[in-house]
Amino acid sequence: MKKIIFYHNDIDGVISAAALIRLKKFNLDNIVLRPVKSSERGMFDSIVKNARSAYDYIASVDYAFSPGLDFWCDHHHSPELGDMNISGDHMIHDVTSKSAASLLISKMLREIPDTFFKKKYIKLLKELSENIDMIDSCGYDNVDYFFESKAPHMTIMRKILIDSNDINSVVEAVLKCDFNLKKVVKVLKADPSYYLRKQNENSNSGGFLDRGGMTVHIAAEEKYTPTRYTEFYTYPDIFFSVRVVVNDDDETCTVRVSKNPWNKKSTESINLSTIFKGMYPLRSWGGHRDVSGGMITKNHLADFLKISERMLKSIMDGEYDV
Ligand SMILES: [Mn+2]
Repeated sequence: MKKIIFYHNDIDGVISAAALIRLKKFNLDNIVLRPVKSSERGMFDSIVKNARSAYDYIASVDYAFSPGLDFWCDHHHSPELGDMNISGDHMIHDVTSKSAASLLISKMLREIPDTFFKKKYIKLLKELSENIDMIDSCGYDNVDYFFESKAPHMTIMRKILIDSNDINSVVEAVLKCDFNLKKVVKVLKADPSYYLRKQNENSNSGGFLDRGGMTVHIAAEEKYTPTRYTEFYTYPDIFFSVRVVVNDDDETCTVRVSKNPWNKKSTESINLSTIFKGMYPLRSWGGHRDVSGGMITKNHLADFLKISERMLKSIMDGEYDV
């Protein structure tokens, strides 16, 4: 029987999937790699249940927990298990880790055989782990790095976003190149300039950027949504952004308010999830201190933008304690 690995469809998920395959010494021929989107979280239990009839081993990395899993590794808060710290053969969960990849790589580091190449390989894995931590926690020194760096990990991250249908080939290349991303770039013929250009073309939809007072509003259908952080690249002095995606039903919108990670000093004490919890006209709300999101009806969009801008301004002015 075959094995299936569900992995989050970003660079952390890709490296985590490759690390699991290497750790368990799985043969790629017997493995189905299945990238999963964040939006599939609500359906994950039934996806896993359905997989049971076709696979004798089911893993989920950098993604949700489900009772039917044979292996699970994640660093996100789990609605089922909370923030419990688990470190076992079948389960690894640590919400203090910046990425799932670094949890699995540290397991790899403990198991490296003592060979002539050991030192060099340890250095390579440690650097990779730091880079994935940096990307997954948005730890870029400045926003320019995100938009301008041609470093291998940034090129691979962009390739995953842009050629999203071709993501399994990245996992395979990572294994083939033994986790050396410089080699992965070569093997995949991933031209750094091409992906940089694509990313910047995608961001360059200035018409969607509407600068409020302290916020920038971005409203679009999903396929037209500018690249992550575009608002902070264009307006480095703003404190918050409000992203609005009109849903397929054309009646509701998903909204997400986030702090500018590079201009966060004066917003540090603000907890976005408590501010917006239950606020009109939100129908649902979730998230954490720095990024929070929810759902509204499309005809409430103008209201929502006005109210959230006013609310954030009062808090910044010290009129409310949060
Ligand atoms: Mn992750």
